[in-house]
Amino acid sequence: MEKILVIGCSGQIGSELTLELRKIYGNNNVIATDIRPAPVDIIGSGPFEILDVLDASKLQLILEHEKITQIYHLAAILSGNAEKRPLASWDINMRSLMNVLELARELKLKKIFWPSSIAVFGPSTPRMNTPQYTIMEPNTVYGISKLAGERWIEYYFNKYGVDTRSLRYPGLISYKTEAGGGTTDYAVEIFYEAIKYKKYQCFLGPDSALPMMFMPDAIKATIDVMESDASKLSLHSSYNVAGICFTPGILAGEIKKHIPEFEITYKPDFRQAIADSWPACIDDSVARKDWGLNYVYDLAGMTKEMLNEIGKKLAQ
Ligand code: NAD
Ligand code: AKB
Repeated sequence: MEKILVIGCSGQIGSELTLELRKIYGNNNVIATDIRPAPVDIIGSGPFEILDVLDASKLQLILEHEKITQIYHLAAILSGNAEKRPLASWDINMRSLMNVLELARELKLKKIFWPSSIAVFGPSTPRMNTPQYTIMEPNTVYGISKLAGERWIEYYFNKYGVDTRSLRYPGLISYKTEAGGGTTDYAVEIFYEAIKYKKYQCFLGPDSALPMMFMPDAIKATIDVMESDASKLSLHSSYNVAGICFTPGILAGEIKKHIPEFEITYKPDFRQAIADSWPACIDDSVARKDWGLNYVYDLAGMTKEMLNEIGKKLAQ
């Protein structure tokens, strides 16, 4: 029987992934943890504990006491916030991963999921259709920590046999929980502002193309790669996941189809340089071939569902 630990359950991904994992493995078999309180539906549906993942002793206690077999380690400081506190963010992003990997090795856990990001690429990477294997010279603290993390998870797989699995998520778009301080957050904020005020001032310029993905597709991809037969995985660093590629201008145009009065203006800030250093769209053919990555949502489908769901939420 699988017993799963989610670290970072209160964040944008964790708040949805935890509930999905509980549907599959049973409520009591998915232990949710975060350094801050969790949403009510997580606390109400199964076990939740406050955990600072930098506290390796407490992490070990939970792993042993709960007889955990798999970890989804989601806690991290994202790109925008990490640039404001580089050393503290490096410490959180790296030390948390090393705590998880070391305990996975010692306790012989079955599988570890740790997300990487399109932030592993940098200004010298080809921006269009970025290949799985290419030049990687990230110039943000977050991107450097993700690239180092990819190297470490592969090292633990090769050297110690820890079954590490990972996706290079694009920017994730969701309506349940706010985005956590990244460069792609505009693509979530825009929906709230469009519904509330019919206008949005974007912190990226109109033509900043970035890969993005709607949360249901991201959750499915995460569970699919974790449930894949190990023999199918040709790599244990991290898989490119492309999602949908668009610019703020294109997204604004899609929103205008539903809210014709909507107006977008642009005031790029420090996150513009980060966006400029990331791919516009990436090639995920290796993930498609190895374990059958696929998506349901395109830009139109995602936009419609975001407006509907956020509209309902704001009306309550
Ligand atoms: P988030 O910021 O929304 O959530 C992270 C959670 O980790 C938060 O609830 C936070 O309280 C928790 N946390 C922070 N420090 C902690 C600590 N010391 N101990 C325990 N918990 C701690 O982030 P997210 O968007 O849910 O991202 C989850 C993971 O996915 C991260 O590794 C992130 O880098 C990666 N990722 C996210 C995106 C995206 O667009 N959301 C894209 C690429 C990669
Ligand atoms: C961020 O913008 O930092 C994240 C990511 C793409 O990793 N959304």
